[in-house]
Amino acid sequence: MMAEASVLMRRDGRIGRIVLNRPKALNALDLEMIRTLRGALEDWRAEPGPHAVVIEGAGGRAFCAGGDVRAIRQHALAGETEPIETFFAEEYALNLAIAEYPKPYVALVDGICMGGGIGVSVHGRYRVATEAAVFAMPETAIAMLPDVGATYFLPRLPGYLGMYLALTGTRLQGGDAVHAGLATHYVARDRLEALSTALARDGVAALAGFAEPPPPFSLANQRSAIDHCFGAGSVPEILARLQADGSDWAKSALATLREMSPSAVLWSHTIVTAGASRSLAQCLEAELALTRHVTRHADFAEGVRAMVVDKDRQPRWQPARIEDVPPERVASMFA
Ligand code: QUE
Repeated sequence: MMAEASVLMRRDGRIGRIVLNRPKALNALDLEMIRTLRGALEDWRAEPGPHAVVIEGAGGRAFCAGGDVRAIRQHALAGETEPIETFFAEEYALNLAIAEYPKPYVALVDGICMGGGIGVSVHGRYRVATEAAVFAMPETAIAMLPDVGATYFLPRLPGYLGMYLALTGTRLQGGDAVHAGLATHYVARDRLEALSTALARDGVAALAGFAEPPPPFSLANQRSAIDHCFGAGSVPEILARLQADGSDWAKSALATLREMSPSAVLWSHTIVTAGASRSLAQCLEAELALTRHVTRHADFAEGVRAMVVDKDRQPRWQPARIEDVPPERVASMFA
């Protein structure tokens, strides 16, 4: 029996349709999927038929949970740098191709959309989120970095919301993702299939007939504290401001930051800050350069082990505390 394709694509009325089809892995992207996606976009770019591309996830639980970090970890442990370089270079090239795609690109996000999933949605022109959508950049939990162009789009979210999301990995529900600017339209889950059908029939004009106002932003009351604390300019100062704030929100953010890889919090802060004054292409290039260092750091293999492989959620970070990470060690990763 032939294995079912991990990416399904077909012409459907006025659109080209792509389905991420690895539901057991929550549609996480492997290299083959990245290459198939890139090929579909290239095929439909010049074809006069498809007026837009619509991408969704199979299985009902996830749009796309991320990238194939298990495989990256295996290569890292084996000291194999070339396949790691190839994976990230092709993933980031796909992210840029989506951002520059000449036709409307519509992501229907229902369920988990994290890391690499954000990379194949947020750069497109339209991102539809349902009430079941969950957006996050959780990489500090596995000692990676906010990549897939996150160092471009996070500093461009309102205030310092993007820095907060990058360092803590906070999850945003669909409505909140619209308020933050990660999503463009809020559509009820039970209307998503009808929207998908209407997109094939009417093109992206169908979006207007399905979008609803999102519920109020759940972080509205925290916005000024987020900007004050996460705009502090350095990680030690962020920690000091959260400590001084003392609210339940600040205590929770502080506790979350203390669980993440201390080194990853520091390098993520540095690269997200720098992204504010870079183009998307420059951001992706800087992210690729940093992946070379990060995937060699002991915390990366340990983080993926604890969160994805063994799932004990008890990583042993080295160093274990932000205060014990030598600043020059982080600085050398950007040299
Ligand atoms: C933090 C992350 C990721 C994660 C878990 C975290 C991540 C990622 C995956 C993931 C999910 C499902 C899979 C898979 C990987 O989990 O980036 O292979 O099937 O890709 O706590 O950053």
